[in-house]
Amino acid sequence: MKDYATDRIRNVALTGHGASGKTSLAAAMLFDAGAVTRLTKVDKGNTITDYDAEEVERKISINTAVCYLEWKDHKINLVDTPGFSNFLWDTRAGLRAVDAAALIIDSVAGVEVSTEKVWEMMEELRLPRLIVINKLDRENASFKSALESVHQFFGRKAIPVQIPVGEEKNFRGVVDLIKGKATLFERDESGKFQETDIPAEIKEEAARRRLEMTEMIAESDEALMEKYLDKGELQPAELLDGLKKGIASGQVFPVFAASALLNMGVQPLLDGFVEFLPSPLGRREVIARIGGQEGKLAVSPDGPFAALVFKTISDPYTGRITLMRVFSGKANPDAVVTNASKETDEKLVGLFFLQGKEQEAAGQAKAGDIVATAKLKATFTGETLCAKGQSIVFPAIIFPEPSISFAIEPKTRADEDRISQATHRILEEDPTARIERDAETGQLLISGNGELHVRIITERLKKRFNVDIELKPPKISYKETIKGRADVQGKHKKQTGGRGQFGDVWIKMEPLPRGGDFEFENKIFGGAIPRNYIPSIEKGIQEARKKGILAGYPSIDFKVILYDGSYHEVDSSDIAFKIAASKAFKLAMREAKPTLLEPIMNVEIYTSEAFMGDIMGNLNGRRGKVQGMEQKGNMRILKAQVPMAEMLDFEPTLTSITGGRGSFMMEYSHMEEVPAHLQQKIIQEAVKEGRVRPEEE
Ligand SMILES: Nc1nc2c(ncn2[C@@H]2O[C@H](COP(=O)(O)OP(=O)(O)OP(=O)(O)O)[C@@H](O)[C@H]2O)c(=O)[nH]1
Ligand SMILES: [Mg+2]
Repeated sequence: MKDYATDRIRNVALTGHGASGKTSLAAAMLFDAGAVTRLTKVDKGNTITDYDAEEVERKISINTAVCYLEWKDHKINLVDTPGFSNFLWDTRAGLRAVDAAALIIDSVAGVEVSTEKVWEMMEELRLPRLIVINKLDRENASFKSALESVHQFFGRKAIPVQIPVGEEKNFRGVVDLIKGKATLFERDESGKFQETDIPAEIKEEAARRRLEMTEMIAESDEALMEKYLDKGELQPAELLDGLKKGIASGQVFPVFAASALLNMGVQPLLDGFVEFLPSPLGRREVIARIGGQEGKLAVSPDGPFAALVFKTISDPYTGRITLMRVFSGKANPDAVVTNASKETDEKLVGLFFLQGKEQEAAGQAKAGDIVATAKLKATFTGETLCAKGQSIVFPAIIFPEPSISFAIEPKTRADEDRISQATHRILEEDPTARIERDAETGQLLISGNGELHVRIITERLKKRFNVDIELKPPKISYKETIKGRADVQGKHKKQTGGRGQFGDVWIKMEPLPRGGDFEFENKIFGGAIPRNYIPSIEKGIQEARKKGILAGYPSIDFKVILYDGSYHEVDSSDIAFKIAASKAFKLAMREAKPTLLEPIMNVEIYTSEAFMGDIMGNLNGRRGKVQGMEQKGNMRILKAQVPMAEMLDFEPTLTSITGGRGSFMMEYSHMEEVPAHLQQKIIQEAVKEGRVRPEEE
């Protein structure tokens, strides 16, 4: 491929709610630009950016994937992100690689829950963005109502620069409001088009929208406003210039119209990427820690090499692939660079551009571009590679904590043996997953960002690493705590022939507020217990609290005060005091009105008015507490707090209540006491699982 100067590169993320058409749009763009020879389809499982086996099977994007194309003497790197809530962590990472984003909206559904979540992410990063109202060929498609929904959520700065010609079965093309021309497409997916005058039936609408657009652009710039007031109009070149500035500064979000599936409106959108969106040089500088000092790094091809690793792909055949966005300088394919996050050197062995999973050799990694390399030894997602010997570190990528865990059981002994190696590889590419052994039950647990996420990790273990495991029902991370106080003695005394064991402690236990976790206070004075045994006593309690007395869950939010005890000159030892402390802990827990805590989730549900009654009734049955309701256009947003234990099967329920026209998202909020009548069941379950023995000491 031709070598493109930094200002001729555009890095654009495709973002939006699940199934809004991001991957289909990438497919059409690649085809129209001649980067591939056929128009690929999500439903056929042959797209460039949904190449993963799980993506092909489920027909959704799970991973952020990159591809590139050449358009009007520019290189466009597309970052196709997932829209499904379980995978938005990878979307967040992908956004770190780009200078702008195209937010895709389904013209039937309007703004949905992930649309708003990704908008928040883009706001945080202050990414310039444009909006694409897609699927205009669909039955019930409405540019107007989708635009209204956009206005409700994101305000009036979202301003059409196009309007569709026809809708649903009659969708034929788009009007360019700046040029005052229409582009009409063949409906045969070929992308062939004709430029015409604006069709008579939408001339009036086009004129009105053009006026709105002109006013919005003028509003974003004082000099333009003056000109506009003076002349009553702005020329195309002025509009274009104003638009570019307005987009870069987040004052304007131009709205486009398209059907990705039928390859209509896609080429004007590519023109828009090139003409309206900023090049990598647009942002001038990026935040970085340089030589240990917080500062800013100039975005320039002439500076020191510095690149952020935003994704790691763990391929069982080709090994580990590292994707990076270069912000400054350049590096050759055989360069030695420094991983400044880890302060270690890495030797590059080759550089390439990724077209989905296909690799094309790259002559250089240069400022503004997205490149990949393989076989790095110690570098992972979120770390910075820079010129050898330099210390440039970009802000880390923040990933969410997992919200759900499942116990897994290897099917055979061989699977058990393979699991740790495979786990290691899976975690390399998925920084939000966890595979750990439960301290109480010894069971292996997989944790992730939702049920689908966990199922996909399981499938990957199977398909890529030949590890066959069975997924048990999901687990709730219960905790134990106390509601009362206790004052107890824990004594450990043993006489076995020679030297005996002796430890004796008196402790008080009292509750701490939620979030207080654990405190230990030593109030021994006068030497009732020699000072050197105190750490063992604290350790004894720390270890014992990992396994509560009710159901074997970790105990939290309490304080232990050690205030008395006794010792024996010969028989006392660290271990004896540890055992005494552990006994004291158990006795105290029992006395101090122990209880169970459960995680409560913040839940947000997006749907229309019609389903609100049913949904609220359903949440009631799930012990949910409605926190509030908002109205945005036709959309209702319901916010509630619901125990995690009640949310495990919510997704299919919501789908069936709303016929698929509802979406939701949840995140951890806080711990709350489990109602008494439910505690017994959890305790019985724990006994059955072997977490606790019925009358355990
Ligand atoms: N009618 C119609 N269907 C479309 C259009 N664009 C995409 N689709 C269909 O919508 C479904 C989802 O398309 P994708 O391209 O996978 O959507 P996505 O936004 O990448 O979805 P995720 O990556 O899972 O978030 C597929 O069945 C597509 O064929 C369109 O313009 N018109
Ligand atoms: Mg997709």
